[in-house]
Amino acid sequence: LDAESQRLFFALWPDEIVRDRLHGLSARFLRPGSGRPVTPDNFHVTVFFLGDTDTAKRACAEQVAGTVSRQAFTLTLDQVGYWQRPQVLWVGATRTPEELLALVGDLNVGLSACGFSPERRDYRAHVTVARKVRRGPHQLAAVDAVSWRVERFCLVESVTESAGVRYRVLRCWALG
Ligand code: 2AM
Repeated sequence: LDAESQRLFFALWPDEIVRDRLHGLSARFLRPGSGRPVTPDNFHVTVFFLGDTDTAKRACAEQVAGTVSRQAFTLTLDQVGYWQRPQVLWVGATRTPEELLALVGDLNVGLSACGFSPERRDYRAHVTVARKVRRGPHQLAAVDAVSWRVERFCLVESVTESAGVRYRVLRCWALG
């Protein structure tokens, strides 16, 4: 890992209103002593995980992001779920907007050419709200929908500090 390397990902970054609403509804699903809640300041939806990225690959990724031409969309977050293997509790969308799938598709194609590896699994838009949850709900739970108007996507750095991980938005690109 060279000194220039950063841990990066592309994400949808919520405004304060969306963040507060997600915090409010996720709080009802967090049982004391079960897992580590994600601080609301870190709430996001990952679009593409880049991982450890050197300066040249970051430049390539930013260049790709600049060529994306997709429409803004509304992401309706309306369910809470749990994944056993990564041990995360999340808030997600029953329906993934076509525009979001198109954005992910464009990034998959462009970033592959930069040397990044796209996720092989189907894309699942979600906000992780707690980690290290050993036991979670087996069934999806419907929740009051949080309607999020998404008008940009951002390049974010994952910074490890003594207090834990913090995500820092580096740069965003507008959706039309
Ligand atoms: P998660 O929230 O479901 O854990 C920063 O780590 C973000 O990138 C997180 O939102 C995480 O998803 C996502 N991510 C996707 N693939 C990852 C990977 N292989 N390692 C770490 N994080 C990954």
